[in-house]
Amino acid sequence: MTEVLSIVLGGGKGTRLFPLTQSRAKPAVPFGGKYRLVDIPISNCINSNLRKIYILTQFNSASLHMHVAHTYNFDSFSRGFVEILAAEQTFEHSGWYEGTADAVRKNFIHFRTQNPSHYLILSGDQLYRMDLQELLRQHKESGAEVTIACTAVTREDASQLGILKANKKNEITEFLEKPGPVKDINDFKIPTELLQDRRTKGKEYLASMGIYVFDADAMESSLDNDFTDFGKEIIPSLIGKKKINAYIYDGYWEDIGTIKNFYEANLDLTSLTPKFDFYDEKSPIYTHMRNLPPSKMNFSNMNQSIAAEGCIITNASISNSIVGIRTIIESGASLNGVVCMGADFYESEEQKRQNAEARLPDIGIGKGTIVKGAIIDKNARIGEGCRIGIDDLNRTDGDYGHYHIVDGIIVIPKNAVLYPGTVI
Ligand code: ADQ
Ligand code: ADP
Repeated sequence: MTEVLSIVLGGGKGTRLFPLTQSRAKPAVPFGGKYRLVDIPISNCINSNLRKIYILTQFNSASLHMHVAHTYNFDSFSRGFVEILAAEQTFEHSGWYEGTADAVRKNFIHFRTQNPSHYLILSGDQLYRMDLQELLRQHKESGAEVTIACTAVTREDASQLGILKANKKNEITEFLEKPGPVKDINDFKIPTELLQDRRTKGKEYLASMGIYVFDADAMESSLDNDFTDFGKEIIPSLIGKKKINAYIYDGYWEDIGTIKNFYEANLDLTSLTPKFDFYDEKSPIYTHMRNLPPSKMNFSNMNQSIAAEGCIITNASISNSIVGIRTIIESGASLNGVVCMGADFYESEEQKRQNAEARLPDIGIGKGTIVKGAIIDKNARIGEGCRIGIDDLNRTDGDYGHYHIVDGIIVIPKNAVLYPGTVI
């Protein structure tokens, strides 16, 4: 009998998405106005009828716990679950997961009780929609012990990914983790007979998507060592030793684990024909049902933008932006190319009165504030008349106290306060 355990790798120390991961685990980072990153792999599992899901994370932040506990409740007859396994100190282990393979190994004790036949390893920071049953079907039919989902990429993308060579029978014969931009990898180019039209558009290499299927006993034997990472160590060590195959995926797939990719993937959702479709009824992306009221726009101009539920937008001009749940935007504000995550709660009139006394801006975007090209995390208080990303201040990446610049993008952290007139 097939018993698949799906394991979502929820992130290491969270450095690449910092400061969005300053106060929350990576899977809990808000995405697309109302979702969180972890909704993508979990929804892919649920839509593929895989309902035994573990999320491995370095720490179990309140927002991740609340989100998963409030969102993914299967009925008691389904035997399905979504469980967070946070790194913990035990007699045998030190605190952190030292890598992706280490994270799986440290949780074998939990997994074995389910008596799995297969492990499906998924990344927690990718945007894609995949029928995972197709992947499992190929895995089982081919008789492989390990199957790696992979996709065609350009030379530029190949430098930051695991690239591989496969023969006509999809057997992987070589694997190279993150070759970098200068190494000669011509030898890895996809042979024309293997992938007819996939070489078009400059996509000449096959890259691992970091999505793996392992037979359960192959997983046990592959991890019976001190290796800490799948991409760096485990997968290369299996070539020639285990029957390891490629599953080739043709759809849209994007790693959104860096600030730049995260920002661009968010903004792409506002384009006329986004690369990822959140409006697909057959395989929806699930998230926390919040019972929020609809968004309200007063005398505003919104163009190619997405407003999630519960926003109040007044006399504002908004283009190419994501306006997250419960965002309050005051009169005369202007947003362009902004990913605004919204707020966790509404402030009461009493709280607003106290804010005024303390000269603290209310949560939201204040009157006459102009923001261009920025990520604004939840519960930020942006005062009146701020200018963000408008003036060419020519600042380099770094931590500037009440904001950060990462990959050239301004990031206003969660709960930040920008006093009226702030210029960034
Ligand atoms: P990366 O994504 O760079 O490459 P890695 O940093 O190991 O590899 O992350 C894989 C996933 O595991 C991510 O979702 C990450 O957040 C998570 N993760 C990292 N460390 C973790 C830890 N200690 N505990 C729990 N989760 C952790 C990998 C492969 C490449 C492949 C790309 C595709 O190594 O071969 O091409 O994925 O994106
Ligand atoms: P989501 O971001 O998924 O919509 P919730 O709406 O459940 O999450 O709320 C997010 C978090 O904000 C919860 O942890 C909730 O307890 C917290 N929260 C709610 N009201 C307040 C408040 N007045 N002050 C501070 N935190 C609050």
